[in-house]
Amino acid sequence: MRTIVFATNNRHKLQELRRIAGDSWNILSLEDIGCDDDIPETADTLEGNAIIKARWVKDKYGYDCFADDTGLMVDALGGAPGVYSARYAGPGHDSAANMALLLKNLEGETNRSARFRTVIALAQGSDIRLFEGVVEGEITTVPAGCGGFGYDPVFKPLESSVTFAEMDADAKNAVSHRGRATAALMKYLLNQ
Ligand code: ITT
Repeated sequence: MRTIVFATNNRHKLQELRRIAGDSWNILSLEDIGCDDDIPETADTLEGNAIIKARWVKDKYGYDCFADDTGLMVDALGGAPGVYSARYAGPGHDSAANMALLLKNLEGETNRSARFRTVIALAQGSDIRLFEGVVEGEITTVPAGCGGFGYDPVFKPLESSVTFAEMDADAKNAVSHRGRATAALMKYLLNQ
């Protein structure tokens, strides 16, 4: 089995990715390669941050690597929290606080349309290749469900009657931003 690193500190993402990749690739985490660097996410685009993370691992540790960056874009908030989704309520990656602030900022708002967008950067040799996945949906008025992670309890994909957090992992992966970006990545990797 071929090996590749997924440059993430988010164990939920790693689980999702391993499930999607099945037996086709051995996906190592940052912990697996002994990397506990605080990789900077200083770009102002999803593409920029994904590239920084993937290149960091390739250049410093020598492994082929992919990294993703995801943002939740809410139309009524002019696309916020967008690239700043992880720290919407301030530093610290607290999903409950991020969701609470999002619901507060949308109080009384009837236009609840939003989308998740994931960009994956793949660093192989000196090449960088980008893959993308988007899912359209809306922000609910109250959180529902306890599956998934991040903003899942307040995001209901179009044509679904439940939030991502109310779906099982396979159902979410089948329509999600990351599922779609990963499908594109896997299609590319499996053709190599
Ligand atoms: P990395 O180590 O991979 O950077 P992260 O948790 O910082 O992990 P991102 O920067 O990609 O992840 O995500 C930005 C924010 O969006 C963060 O608050 C996540 O919880 C949230 N998010 C990402 N993917 C999500 C998903 O599938 N469902 C709900 N929220 C998600």
